[in-house]
Amino acid sequence: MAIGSARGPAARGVVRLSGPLSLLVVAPRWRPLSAAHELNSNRSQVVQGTITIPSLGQVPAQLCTWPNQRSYTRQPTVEIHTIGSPIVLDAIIEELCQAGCRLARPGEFTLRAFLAGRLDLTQAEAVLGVIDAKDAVHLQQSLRQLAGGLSHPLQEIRALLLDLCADLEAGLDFVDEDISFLTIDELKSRIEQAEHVVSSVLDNIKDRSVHTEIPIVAIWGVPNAGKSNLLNALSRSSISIVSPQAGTTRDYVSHRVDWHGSVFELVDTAGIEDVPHSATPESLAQNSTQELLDRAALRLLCVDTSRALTVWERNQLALSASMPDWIVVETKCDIEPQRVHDPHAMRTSSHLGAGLSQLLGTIAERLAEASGSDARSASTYTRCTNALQSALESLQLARWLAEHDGGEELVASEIRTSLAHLSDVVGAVYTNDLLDRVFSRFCIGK
Ligand SMILES: Nc1nc2c(ncn2[C@@H]2O[C@H](COP(=O)(O)OP(=O)(O)OP(=O)(O)O)[C@@H](O)[C@H]2O)c(=O)[nH]1
Ligand SMILES: [Mg+2]
Repeated sequence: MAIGSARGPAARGVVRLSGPLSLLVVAPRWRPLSAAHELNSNRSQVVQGTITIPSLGQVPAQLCTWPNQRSYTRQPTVEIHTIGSPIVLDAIIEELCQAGCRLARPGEFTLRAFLAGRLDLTQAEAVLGVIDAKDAVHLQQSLRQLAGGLSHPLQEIRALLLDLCADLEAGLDFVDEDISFLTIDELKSRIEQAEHVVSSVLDNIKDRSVHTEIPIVAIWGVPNAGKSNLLNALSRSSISIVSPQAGTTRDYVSHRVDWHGSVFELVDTAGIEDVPHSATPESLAQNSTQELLDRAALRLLCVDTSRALTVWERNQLALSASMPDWIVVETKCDIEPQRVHDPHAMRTSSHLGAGLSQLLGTIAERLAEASGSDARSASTYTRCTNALQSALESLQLARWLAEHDGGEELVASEIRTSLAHLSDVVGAVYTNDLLDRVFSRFCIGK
């Protein structure tokens, strides 16, 4: 059992239970809205009613139930959808713990789905990828992987190699009678076919590789917001031109910063303004700013505390709370009178050097968080490419042995080694060690 929704207040919260007794635990606490919402242990249902929690009373809830094999974990499963208040959700968890439920370990639902054969290992990791997706590209990759992007071609090669192994081994039983089930040419061409599929799967997953380039932190805002001065102050340089004239920075200027080991490229951009779509230097500067923002790992949205907000700034500030890769920076905090545009913003004065270490510390923290999820997708990538590469090498060796009269026994042995490597990719043969490595990376409730 675990809370399956995001932490913190929300319109809806979910408590998920999986196990043979899950329906029996919930049933005594369920009061259906009407007879039509009674629980039925024979079919999947979505029903309305209330859950009785002694410390809270009757809590309105919707139950989604899977009494059989059809759930994610392939075990009877119940989801209690209710008010997304942490107090309500914690009270439900406490009540269910007293009724004998146990809190799920990280990734336990997905581990059960894997052990029940609903997912293969690459798909389990794809669940993690979907949870961690930082942008649309990551999300698409993970969804493709979840839909079986890797496992289908791999199953195809496994079937091909298992057939080949069976034919070779059948031949080995009749070796004294000199009966062969395969000609050398056929053997070679079937190994080549498998090699070809493994190489193309390897090529396909190369685009999953994670960029190990130095992350870009883009300084962004309207003209005159103090962006260039912030770049100079944060990088202790005078690389960017600072001037009272709006629109000074046209092209971007960058400086590599190393803040206690966190290395990033700090880039100053042209101030955002509405310019017509033509090839003027201003519009070209706007295009290159947009391109750079798209590539940036973090954006520092600069707003000037010494003057009122523009419409554009107001709109961006409204969006900023839901943007995990933005940091709002209020600049020029030495100028009186000061305004507070965003109570959660980091406040700086480039002239006085105020707030700069705090801002650099926050940048380093955010980049470390982002690279945590990169490292996770990198480990899926490394695990799959290593196993596929080894499988390919065994096939190449098997073909070489076939071509050089190495004996069918040795060829079969190399093919079996290749099969074992392929099984590692999808987790058909798994070790506790591997499972621990994959599932410990999940959060609780997934
Ligand atoms: N008092 C004070 N003035 C600042 C501070 N930061 C920038 N300024 C002044 O604000 C004006 C604009 O600063 P820039 O850093 O050039 O602004 P920008 O956002 O790069 O402007 P564009 O390149 O035109 O988009 C200059 O006159 C700076 O001296 C600050 O921390 N305190
Ligand atoms: Mg500038």
